[in-house]
Amino acid sequence: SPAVVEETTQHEVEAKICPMLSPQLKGVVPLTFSPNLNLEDVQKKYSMVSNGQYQPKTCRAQQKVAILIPHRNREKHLLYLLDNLHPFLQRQQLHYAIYVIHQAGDVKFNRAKLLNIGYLEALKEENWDCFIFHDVDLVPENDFNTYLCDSEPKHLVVGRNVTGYKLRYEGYFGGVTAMTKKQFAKVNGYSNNYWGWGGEDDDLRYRVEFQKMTVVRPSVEIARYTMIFHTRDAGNEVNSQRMQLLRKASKVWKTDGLNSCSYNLLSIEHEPLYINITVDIGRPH
Ligand code: UD2
Ligand code: MN
Repeated sequence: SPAVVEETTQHEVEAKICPMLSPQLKGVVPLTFSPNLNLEDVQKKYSMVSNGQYQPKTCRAQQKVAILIPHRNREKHLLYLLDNLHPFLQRQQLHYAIYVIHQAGDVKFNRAKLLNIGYLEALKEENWDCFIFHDVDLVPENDFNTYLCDSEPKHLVVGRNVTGYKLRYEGYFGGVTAMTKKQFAKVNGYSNNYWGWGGEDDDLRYRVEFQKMTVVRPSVEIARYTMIFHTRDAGNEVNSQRMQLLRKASKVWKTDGLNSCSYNLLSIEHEPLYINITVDIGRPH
């Protein structure tokens, strides 16, 4: 009877884990940046995503992955990223959700604190295994660059179009990184004290090193990104204190991070293609 058939199928889906390398991968797929794109078009294209979340139909995903995107005033970049990232993640057969953590107001931007908030709030919804900390303007070029976590923290941006696809510097840990729930908790997340541009990514790498973890990277052929062109945003001026803060990192990491991250949650909206968390993060003191 049809009922029995359905039961069997459901059982198989639960039993079978997706392979580490999805059979749906295509390698390099041309990216699309169509200037007239709007959110409704993108929603229509990816109607299989709901409440910002998706899971493969035919197998159980290797990991449950939350993508966290810090954001303010980059709507067009967000649209381009959503348009390219959803099909990319689906080809990788991931169970994933995209969280956009939106900084309210016009106080100095604080990327790191927004990412801490994304981690804390996402875990209230679902027990995610893996977190991808993702700039809004970086679009992955090769789907063999899998958005899964490793036994060590993983840096996914080896090269970018704007820098000739070379690693910016030894130890560089910015742009897109993947850490398990446990790895990120172990380092007490990011520091909350980096306001404006720069330093917070190096601080996170220090924290990783303090815990005797090592950064791993996919190969340079695979870990390639296109960065959508932009100038420095108003409200994200270079943080002139970043070197001082970095020098204190070993002393403060234990008390500055996930365990000291205070904020005012303004709203959580489950849009079709992403979960929008709007937050008042206070101001530097
Ligand atoms: C580099 C790093 C980035 C971060 C930053 C220093 C790469 C590829 N990226 O980015 O990870 O370490 O330096 O802080 O090396 N944002 C907004 N609105 C703003 C300002 C920033 O949404 O007004 C978000 C957005 O997700 C953006 C990210 O913060 O992609 C980083 O800011 P950026 O793109 O201006 O800095 P960039 O490209 O130098
Ligand atoms: Mn950028």
